[in-house]
Amino acid sequence: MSPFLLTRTLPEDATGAALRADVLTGLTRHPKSLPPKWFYDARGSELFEEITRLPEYYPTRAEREILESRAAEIAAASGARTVIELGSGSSEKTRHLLDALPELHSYVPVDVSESALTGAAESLLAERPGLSVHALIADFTGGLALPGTPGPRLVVFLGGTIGNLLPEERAAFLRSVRALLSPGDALLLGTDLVKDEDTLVAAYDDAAGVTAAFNKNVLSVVNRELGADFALGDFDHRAVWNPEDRWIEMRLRARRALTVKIRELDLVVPFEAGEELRTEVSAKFRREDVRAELEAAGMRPAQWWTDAASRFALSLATA
Ligand code: AVJ
Repeated sequence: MSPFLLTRTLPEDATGAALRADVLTGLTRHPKSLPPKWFYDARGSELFEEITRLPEYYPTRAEREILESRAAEIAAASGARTVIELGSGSSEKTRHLLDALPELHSYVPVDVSESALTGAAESLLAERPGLSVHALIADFTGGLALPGTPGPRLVVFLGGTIGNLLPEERAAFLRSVRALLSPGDALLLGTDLVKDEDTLVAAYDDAAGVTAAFNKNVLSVVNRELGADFALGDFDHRAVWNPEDRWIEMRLRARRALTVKIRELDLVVPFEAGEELRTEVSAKFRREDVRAELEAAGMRPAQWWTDAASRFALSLATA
């Protein structure tokens, strides 16, 4: 009997169809935009890992600090026998939490990247051979069918990735998480916090230019997958703090007037000189925002932890 199961809930061609639809919608509207999930091909995932090690990019270190210092408290508060991690990636930070849960029976990592899931499961099972790992290849924004694992369950959504969703998407997502929870279950949510503009902008516009390369990588993805002819040198990386919506926007600004052909969509996309394509929003939160959004989704905020410098927060909410 293998303790590792991998279930694909995404059809093999779902990614291609979704990319085509997102590119068609996003590049024919004004202002132009693309959803941030298309950054993460193999190269984009590598660049993101590099971002997490940049001096300017504090969220990963701040969240790891909380997980390291509070793992025992989080574990005691949840008493989880099953941990479900949405957007698990390498599962590296979650390890602290899993290690603090002696009663843990099942770990259910959910990610769109099969390679990330198998890699994470392998290294985890090397350490916890008795653990049952049931990985799901799935888009967690689309509603999940979970395996029948023992409760209490702890749903974990780290990294501040919830900030990539627009407010209405966030509300729908939190309601779908709430629907996964039974009495006694909980959600552990990572959120980046509002802070001074200079710190925020530097985190998304680093001196070494890694975030610029990450941002432009979405153009390479569209070139490769849809036969487009974006020239990456025609665009400048921009990171802008939007204080009304309390989010960072990443944009790509056309350096001159140009057109891009997207062969597989039979589409020609004109850009004016200076026109900007929004590629990501990364929302930042205040404590009262997180509380209100959890409550609006039918959850009860129970605990709140930050790193020593109050840059990032983990919230525990119960069903
Ligand atoms: C992975 C979504 C949490 O929004 O900070 C990093 C992605 N974008 N630098 C974030 C990202 C630019 C990151 N998340």
